[in-house]
Amino acid sequence: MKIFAKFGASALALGTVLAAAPALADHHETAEAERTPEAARSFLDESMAEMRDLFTISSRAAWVNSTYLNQDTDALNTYFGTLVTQMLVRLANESAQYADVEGLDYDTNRQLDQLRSGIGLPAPTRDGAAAELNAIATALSTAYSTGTATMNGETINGNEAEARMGTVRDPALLAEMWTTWHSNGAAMRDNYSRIVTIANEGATELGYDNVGDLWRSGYDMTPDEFAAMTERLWTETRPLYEQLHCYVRAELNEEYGSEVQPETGPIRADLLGNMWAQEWGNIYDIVAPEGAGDVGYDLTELLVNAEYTPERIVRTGEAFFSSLGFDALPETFWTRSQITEPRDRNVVCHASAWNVDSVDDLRIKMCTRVNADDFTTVHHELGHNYYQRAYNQQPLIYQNSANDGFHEAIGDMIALSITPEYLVQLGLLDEANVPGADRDTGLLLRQAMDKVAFLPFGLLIDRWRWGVYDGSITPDNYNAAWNEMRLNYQGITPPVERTEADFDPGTKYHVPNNVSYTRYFLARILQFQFYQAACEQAGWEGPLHRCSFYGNEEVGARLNAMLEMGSSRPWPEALEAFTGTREMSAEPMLAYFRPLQTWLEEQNEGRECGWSVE
Ligand code: X8Z
Ligand code: ZN
Repeated sequence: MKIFAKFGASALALGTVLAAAPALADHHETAEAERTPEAARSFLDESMAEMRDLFTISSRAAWVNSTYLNQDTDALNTYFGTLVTQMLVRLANESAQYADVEGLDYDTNRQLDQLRSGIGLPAPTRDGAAAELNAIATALSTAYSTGTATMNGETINGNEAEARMGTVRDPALLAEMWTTWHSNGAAMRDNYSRIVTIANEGATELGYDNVGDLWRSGYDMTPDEFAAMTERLWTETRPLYEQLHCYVRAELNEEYGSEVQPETGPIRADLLGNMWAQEWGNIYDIVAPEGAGDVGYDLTELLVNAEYTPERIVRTGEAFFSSLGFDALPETFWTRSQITEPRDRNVVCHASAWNVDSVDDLRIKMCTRVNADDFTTVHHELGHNYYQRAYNQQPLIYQNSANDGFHEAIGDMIALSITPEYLVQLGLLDEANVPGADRDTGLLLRQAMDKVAFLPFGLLIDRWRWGVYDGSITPDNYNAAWNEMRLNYQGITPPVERTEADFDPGTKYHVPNNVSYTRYFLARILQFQFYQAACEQAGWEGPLHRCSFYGNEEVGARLNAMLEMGSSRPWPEALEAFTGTREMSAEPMLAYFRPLQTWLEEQNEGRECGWSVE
């Protein structure tokens, strides 16, 4: 099942509306009668057996669909997606009936809880709702994965447009790609609002206020406490973001002139090297300061010059995990994964990591290109696979990360170890070209362009959806609210005017695919906590950003101890197992970037930082 769905309920299916919802035998009607701890236990055990079977076959359908998009695989995926939705809704409703049984042991209680909140996109139980939900989810997913853009009038697919946003520097072409890609959203609007209605109905039946409330309830704390925690983490990191924004805006102004990028106000969204302005590392060359900013190498160039292939990048990622003492990936990983984009058919290019049989049928699905972004993304995806394998001994309901941010943070933590010294070990960089301490500002700025720039984006996607799901954002102001948040949080502005005829949220993968996004915000913070802890365990004493724990088996053993817990314990315990602390904290991230923050503040002296939200 795909890692980023709560219990595989991502409803990624594509295809046509099923004439009727598939019928499914209900194994549990009799068990409901006796509400005893024993009955609760056998309900869970039977449920997990049923889930395992359906997840495996539905994952196979989803896999074939994602790697071979056509009307037939769409229909298959919709069919199995519907069955999964029906099963999970039924089990969630039944598990609620055992919730107040007296004398439940810890695990029974926790598993009931996780079963109740474990569906990402619930349907109500009324006839036809699950089928309609899956059919629409499918249509949205298709619309996203077959979306196109143009450059110089030439039609290109989404994956190509995504890559070119990182390399093209002509503002007119950037605006063209941005605008044509974003025009894919308009046709999604009605389907999206229908999904919101149906899934909210499903969430209410399960006892939640709405889907946002359901999403916020998966964190071993109340939904309000969770929202407050994300707010605290953003408040702590926001000053660093504002300094980065201020500096980058000035550099873009210098590069393009005030006509293209004014000196004050928001940054034009298409100038930042990424279709969604979520990570800015691709325009490092534009913002690199004289001298200190010349880090002496560019990872994309190193990979291209060394004639790396996509497969070699994946092998390199695997080797990092092996160096920590993790077993090699199974042979089937190499025969079953989709590592590059097929030439002859449509696929879902957005990267994902799978464990199809919930045992060891690990795979990645990527349209890998030989560049720095995908080098990192490969490590990110492999982090999911090693997590999936580490917890595969747990009961199925616990075969998940401590919270969804943990799943997203593991590979990223590994990728923070891709230091110049590590690149020397790989033979990609000559020893003589390792940047000295006088280049630290450049190294940190390069990292901040990806890591710090992401924070407000990581937060706003779900803040928008929380608003949509709780009704404070309505279909008639979907796009205005989205772009207001883009302005408020990120301080960016679209290159062309937007109206309610557009639906810009639909042009970011996770919205039409209903994948919650706060996970990535949490992961941005957590990965620095993990990384700092790993570096301490490795006895590292230098500046944090120069640490690579490559080859350290002690770190690997401690990491594995956290991973193999799955979701069996509240996340603060898992965090404590690896880092010694129970709190999510921005401090390690801030410590990593502290020298840069000081430097940015100096650079920005006399500048009018920030932007007006009027
Ligand atoms: O979606 C992803 C992964 C798959 S879980 C490639 N990421 C987010 C995104 O691309 O928007 C990783 C970073 C943020
Ligand atoms: Zn991921």
